[in-house]
Amino acid sequence: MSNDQASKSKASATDQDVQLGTGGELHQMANGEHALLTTNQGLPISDNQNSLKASPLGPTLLEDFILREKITHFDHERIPERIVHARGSGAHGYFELTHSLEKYTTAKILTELGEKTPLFTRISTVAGGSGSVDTPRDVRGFATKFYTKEGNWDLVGNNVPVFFIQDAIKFPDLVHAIKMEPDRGFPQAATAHDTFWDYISLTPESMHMIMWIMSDRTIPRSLRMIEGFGVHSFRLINSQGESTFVKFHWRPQLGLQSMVWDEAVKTAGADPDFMRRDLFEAIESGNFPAWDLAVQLFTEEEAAQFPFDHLDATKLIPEELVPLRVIGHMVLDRWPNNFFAETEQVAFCPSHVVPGIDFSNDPLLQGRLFSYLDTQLSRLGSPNFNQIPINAPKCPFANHQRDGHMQMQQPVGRVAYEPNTLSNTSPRETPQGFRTAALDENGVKGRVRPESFADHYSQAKQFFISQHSHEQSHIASALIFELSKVEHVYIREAIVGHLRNISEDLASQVANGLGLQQLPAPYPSAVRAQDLPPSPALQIIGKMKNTLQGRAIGILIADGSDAHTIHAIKTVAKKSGATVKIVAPKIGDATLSDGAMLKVDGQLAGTPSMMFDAVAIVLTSDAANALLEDGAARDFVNDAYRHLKAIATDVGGEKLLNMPNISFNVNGDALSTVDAFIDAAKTRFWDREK
Ligand code: HDE
Repeated sequence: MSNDQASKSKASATDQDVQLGTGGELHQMANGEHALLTTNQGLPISDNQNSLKASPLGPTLLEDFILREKITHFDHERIPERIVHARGSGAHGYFELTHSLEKYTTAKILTELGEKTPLFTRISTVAGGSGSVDTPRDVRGFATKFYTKEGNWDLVGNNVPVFFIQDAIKFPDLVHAIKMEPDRGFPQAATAHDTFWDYISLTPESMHMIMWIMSDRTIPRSLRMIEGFGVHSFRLINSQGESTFVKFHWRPQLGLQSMVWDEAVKTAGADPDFMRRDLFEAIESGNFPAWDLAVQLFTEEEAAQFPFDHLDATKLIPEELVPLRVIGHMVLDRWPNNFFAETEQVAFCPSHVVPGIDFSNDPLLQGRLFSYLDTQLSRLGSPNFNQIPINAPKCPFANHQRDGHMQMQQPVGRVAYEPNTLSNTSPRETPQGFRTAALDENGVKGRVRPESFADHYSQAKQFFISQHSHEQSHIASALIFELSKVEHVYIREAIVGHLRNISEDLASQVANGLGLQQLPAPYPSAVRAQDLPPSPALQIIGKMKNTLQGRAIGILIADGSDAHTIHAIKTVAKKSGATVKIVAPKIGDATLSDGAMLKVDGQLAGTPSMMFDAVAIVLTSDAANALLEDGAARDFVNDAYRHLKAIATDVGGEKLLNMPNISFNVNGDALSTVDAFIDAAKTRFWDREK
């Protein structure tokens, strides 16, 4: 490309049109003015459709270096996927501090009010491969890279505040047990199989986590509606060198919201990318998801009074014990330009901290400090992965690390060491740099588990009794589902034995659901479980926001549907913050009662009611009669009902509710006025589950 061409393309290019070549020059022209297609060496290509052949019907020649370069590059397009958290969706955004933590830390990101720190957040499932579905029952990873003025800070958490195990040495076994079984290569993205429950049955410390993962937390409605937790205690260090423990929490401004299990299963088939699409569409339409960042702060002395050890990652600190303080918020406002370059190549490491933030002795965290840098070396293939734009700090960074695969920098000068006398400008250490908290560590060296980590059931009990009764029955159903997939009866029994230490009622329900003739003996416990008070903050139902913000309403229509009703629903729904999509038997435009045409967003068979938080059915009697015979229409209504969603109908639409052979009667719930419907759409009809 000539300089002239390049500067022209720079002037008129949009983000989509422009791609930076490795040398930094623009390789694609904007808006109709195509760039030259070249090899990676910049050689213009005259024919990208035909390889070089000895004759028109002859063999392809090895000489075809253009074919070889293209195919070779293609052959190497994939990098190893993450061993866990392979499937994820990410977005750019910013963090804005609203309350300074100056008393506790020197970290500028936590002390400079109003400062907007750019960031990248990736939310993931844990067990499935990168091509797996978005809605399995699974923990969601919640990782944020803050590009602070003092270097990158990675807060690499989950949407559940506790973890399966207490010590990093157990992690490879746990992950091998969760992942698909090695001889058969299934199940994908599922814990409902023998190896997982076998391992869990022998790992009582997992029981608190099991309560969380069997709860609705692991089948969220949207990535925009999950909480995030740093899980471990970290330390904040202030200018006097004093340290305070901290736990980090992300709170979604849209509130928590989950699916019901059948909905999650069916969504996986209807739209395997449901969560990624939801996040993408929200950001592209300007409905930027946001989370408050809150902290729990406590001293060593306060921690000593807790009825558990905060260094044990299978424990949480109830909000009732240490209240949350909101200190700022994160907004995700920009989808990446390129999925691979950013979401796939982003490399999080809990060891990436900034001055003023330090680690605790949580043995799980300590192991993580090693693992992430190590895994990036094989995943990204080089110790220079920090130079990939998504990973590079946005503040200046310099040191004497040199060379290695894929080195992109060209350091100048003869000095590559420190200290030195030969350069006045080479990087030097500074007293403002990162300092580790000065701590007195003593004790007997050994492979030990502290006694304070021995209580595995108290917080599991506390979680269970804190749930709403509907949530409790979801936990029971989830356990029955999962354990029913386990072939070995003694493993099912062992888990019920653990459940007896949590709730006899839960254990009986699960035993009954599994057809066990008698209750197995309780699993022997090293310490007696405590009766901790319920913590209502652990519920989802209790914390759901009475809002339609960020939710979606589907209106099933057909030709002739009443224009007035449709417009009324659209207007009120949109005013309440919901998006509205029109579903019809045919894609294209539908002709409404007033003769106007309305664009259809989704064809009925491909747009089931799982895609929506509530549905309205607005049909003429004739259209309804025709749809009575349509399986997709029947499922649309059936599923909306079974998934506890508000259903509004007009007189025609009501016919679908009264379909023959439908085993329920929804008339009681059918909402006839638009306002009542929009109000009901904010919640779910839990009582239908009875
Ligand atoms: Fe991870 N974890 N983990 N993990 N983890 C990884 O790093 C590991 C743990 C979490 O979107 C890996 O880059 C060990 C807890 C998230 O890219 C790997 C232990 C929590 C992500 C790894 C844990 C997490 C990862 C795989 C036990 C919540 C995805 C690929 C000691 C606080 C980040 C990679 C992203 C990813 C190791 C336990 C969160 C192998 C050894 C606890 C969100 O390094």
